[in-house]
Amino acid sequence: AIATNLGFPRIGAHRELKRAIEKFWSGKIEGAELLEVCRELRAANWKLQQAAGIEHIPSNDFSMYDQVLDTSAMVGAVPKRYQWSGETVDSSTYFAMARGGKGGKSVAASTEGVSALEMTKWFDTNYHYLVPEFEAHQEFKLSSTKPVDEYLEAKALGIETRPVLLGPVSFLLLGKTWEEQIDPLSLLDRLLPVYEEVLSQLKEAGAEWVQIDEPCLVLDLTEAQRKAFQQTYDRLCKIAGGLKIALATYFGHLRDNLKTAVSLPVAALHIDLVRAPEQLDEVLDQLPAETLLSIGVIDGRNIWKNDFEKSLFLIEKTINRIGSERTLIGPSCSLLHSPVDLDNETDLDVEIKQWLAYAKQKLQEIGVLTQCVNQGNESVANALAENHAAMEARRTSPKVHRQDVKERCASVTESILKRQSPYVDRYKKQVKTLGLPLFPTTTIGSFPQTNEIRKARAAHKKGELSDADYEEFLKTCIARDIKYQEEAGLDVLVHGEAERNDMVEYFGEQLEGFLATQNGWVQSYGSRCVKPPIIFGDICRKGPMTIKWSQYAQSCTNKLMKGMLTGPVTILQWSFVRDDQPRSETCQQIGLAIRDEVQGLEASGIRIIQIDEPAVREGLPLRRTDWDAYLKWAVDCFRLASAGVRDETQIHTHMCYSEFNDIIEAIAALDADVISIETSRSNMELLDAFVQYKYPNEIGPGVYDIHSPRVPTVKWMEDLLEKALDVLEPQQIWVNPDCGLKTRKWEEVEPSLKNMVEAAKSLREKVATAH
Ligand code: THG
Ligand code: ZN
Repeated sequence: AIATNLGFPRIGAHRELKRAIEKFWSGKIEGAELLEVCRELRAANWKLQQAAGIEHIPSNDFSMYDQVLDTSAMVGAVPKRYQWSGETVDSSTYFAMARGGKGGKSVAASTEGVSALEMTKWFDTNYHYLVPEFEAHQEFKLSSTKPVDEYLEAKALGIETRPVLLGPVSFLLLGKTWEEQIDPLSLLDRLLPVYEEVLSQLKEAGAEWVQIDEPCLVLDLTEAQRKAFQQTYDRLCKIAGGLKIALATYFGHLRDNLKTAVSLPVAALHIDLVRAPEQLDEVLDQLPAETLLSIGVIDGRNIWKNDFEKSLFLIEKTINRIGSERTLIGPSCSLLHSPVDLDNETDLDVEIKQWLAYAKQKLQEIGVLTQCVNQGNESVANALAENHAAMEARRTSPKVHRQDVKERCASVTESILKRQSPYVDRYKKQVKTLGLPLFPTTTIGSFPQTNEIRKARAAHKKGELSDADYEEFLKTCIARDIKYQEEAGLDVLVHGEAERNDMVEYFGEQLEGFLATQNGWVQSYGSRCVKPPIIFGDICRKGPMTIKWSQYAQSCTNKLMKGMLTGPVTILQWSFVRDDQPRSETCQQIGLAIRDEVQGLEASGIRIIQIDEPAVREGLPLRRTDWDAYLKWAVDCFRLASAGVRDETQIHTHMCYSEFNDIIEAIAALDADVISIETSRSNMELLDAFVQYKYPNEIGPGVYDIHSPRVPTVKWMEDLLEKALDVLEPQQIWVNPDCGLKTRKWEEVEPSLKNMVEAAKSLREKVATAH
């Protein structure tokens, strides 16, 4: 069998790429120095893979920002607004497409103020790609030599690589067309010549293999889209001649596209056996006699050590059917989605650390498994024994399994997922007891995270600032934030969340069953990374997580203080999850822990509690037929977290960067008393879903775009509120910004909130005089 990799993280073990790129953007280093850092990262990654015994080592998996953007650059899909010369795509055009005309260091004056490409999530991962944009008369032209350059760069180091390209069909399907509603696949005939040219160049440069990624093969496709795959690969395989194409599918089961995938005339097919081990038999039954099969048995999206016994079962089954020479062993998908090197985790719990593998360790696992089937068990006896012991320890560890948590989960009934009374009755009680005006004003939770706050948190973490001094410091932040809010005239206040780093990390640090890492960074988009906590065991609340702060904040004001929590689905979605039980079970455990906190807040006198769920929509499965099952448990977990309070306690939720149309029924089923949503950038268009559905509960459509440093005027926000008033009942409407104010500056926030309150007041007057 052949040890294979599909892609390696490019950020570097110490986020070297992020640092270099951000220095380049701010003018601290020149382009040449940035290129040197990139070259060193590539060389180190290739050598690492070689040392692990990987035979098919990817190249062109590196990117300065995003591999989809690289593909747009490769084929010259550069929208007109960047005023691109039409030669090779230079770095200022490239970064203008990534980040917009401002901020890029050497952006030409002509692209000043030009907007970036839209960004969206890469399938169901937490990676974001830049959406290609096509015009109806889109022309394509080879505009980058990157695939060949990086192939030759590796070759010069004595390393033979397998260049990676994003496939033409997925590239088009992932893109969008602006002015006219055209089918992106109608552009295929114009696009394929560019791919043919790239393949010819790679062949000429000496490449034996090329990896073409077509992850769209695991999505719901139309018959016409399936045909496009057939036509594309008939054509590309003809041109490729001696250059062998490995077609990579990942992130799921091929299902109704399986017949299409196996019938493509490619030299090798890669399938994801982590997400869908059950597709192996069917693929083996249908695979043409000459085709190689690449089996993804190592999870490219998580941090768990592989279970060698399970993998060897799949590998041996494959080898028995098609022979060792036709079997490639690899990760389920590119390792882009796992952190780089576990060796740099020096502070982890030693027992749990033995259960983990980051990208570098995953390469070693591929090496061991391949050696095992090629040279026999004895040749890797130690590694097999060690793996077996780690699996056994994890399966039985008391750190992982808590009987009390399992029993509590088993005892969850439908009735505790329900509030005491339906919304209409709760509404009446809340109006009476909360005493809020029409169009109540509030914010989403966080206030500006100043340098001072970040410094204090870091000093506290390092032990340079005592618990008592840190607590004192946070109290002054809370008191100051409250004073600002009272001066602005807001109705429902927040404590400002100065104590929190990230809305998931913070809860991960407080909950049993979670583990924070030092260095488990994964690329989120461009130079930005996240460090998801690891859920390793049964979850429960060690003690109050936020109550102290909310209670102190409430003691500082006579106004209503809103308690602030992150919802179970979002905590799940933004963590590395267990692979030994369904996501739904892990989510239910988080739901119960949050429920305890919600009830604790209520008991401590907090009367409004917000449970943020920005990630509900991004948790949607890739296939429509799986949506209902997911939405059912996701909604249940939110209700589990939120429904344990009295009718008089008002539950809020918040969602951002979501299209709501697809999931509006589920949003209504959350039965939050109030939902705040991001709407200002779309000019209230995102409200349509709520209007068409006749959403019955209260809504706060964001009127202040917090992604922009601009201070919105009273008139601007009044206009947006008028639009909302056209389609919603006055009693339904809350007035709030789009999202938290964490990334904004006080100078912007202060006048913006004052204006927002003015807009609400003016609307109250208008409605009062109209009656
Ligand atoms: N928290 C978590 N996951 C997320 C988001 C979040 N996933 C989806 C979305 N939001 C991703 N958005 C961002 C936005 C900013 C950053 C990362 C992801 C970011 N990261 C810092 C960086 O790379 O410099 C690192 C932050 C840190 O030091 O902790 O700016 O909100 N969990
Ligand atoms: Zn938000």
